Amino acid sequence: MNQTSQITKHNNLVGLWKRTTEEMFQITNAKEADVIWNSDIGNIATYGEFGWQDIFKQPIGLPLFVEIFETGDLSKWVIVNDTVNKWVVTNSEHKIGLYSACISNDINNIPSYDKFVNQVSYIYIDIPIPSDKTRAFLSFEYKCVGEQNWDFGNVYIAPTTVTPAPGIELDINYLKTDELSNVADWQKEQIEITEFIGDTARIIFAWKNDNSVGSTPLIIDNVIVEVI
Ligand SMILES: [Ca+2]
Ligand SMILES: [Ca+2]
Repeated sequence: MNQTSQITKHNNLVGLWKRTTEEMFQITNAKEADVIWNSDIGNIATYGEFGWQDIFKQPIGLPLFVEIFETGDLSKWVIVNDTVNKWVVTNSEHKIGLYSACISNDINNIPSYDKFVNQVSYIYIDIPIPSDKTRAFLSFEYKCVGEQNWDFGNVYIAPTTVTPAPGIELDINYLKTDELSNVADWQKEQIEITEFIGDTARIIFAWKNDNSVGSTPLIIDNVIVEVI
């Protein structure tokens, strides 16, 4: 479904309900006591002690960055690929739309990797987090079977002084996820990055594999940075 509808205003709240990115919506000028109203489904959020909350009590914020890879490329990202197993955009897998990003060693960008050569590849992007916010979150959806303990994805959040290099693992002090492996169906991860409010968060997706056996590599979609 590709429908966008205007949310009715209350206390000068302006928002758009965007079904193209599931339950994500944009809000500007939100104030306490505002209620978001969508003509299709009624009240969907209120502003309370912990910020915007939807009917399932999940924090929902103002999206600073949304990447669903529907441009068909990685033009927003800095790409730091190793020699064989590389970050690409694929149209053979998706959570939203037609495309996702994945690791591939294939001419047609099918999620796959050479399992007999050690590799570490990255994509990263710098997101400034405004100083007037209370909390900040990174969320994304992924699949990765890989090989437990040996072939897996990772997410690092680091200052912009930290620059990934191909084939070299980053300092674990910046590691924000458990190993992403053994996940055959799409799963959502959310990471709080409130410590970067007033600063710039370098968001780094990493892939690592060793030189023996494995399964399908990391695939990601629906990468969102939001603040409340
Ligand atoms: Ca997509
Ligand atoms: Ca392996």
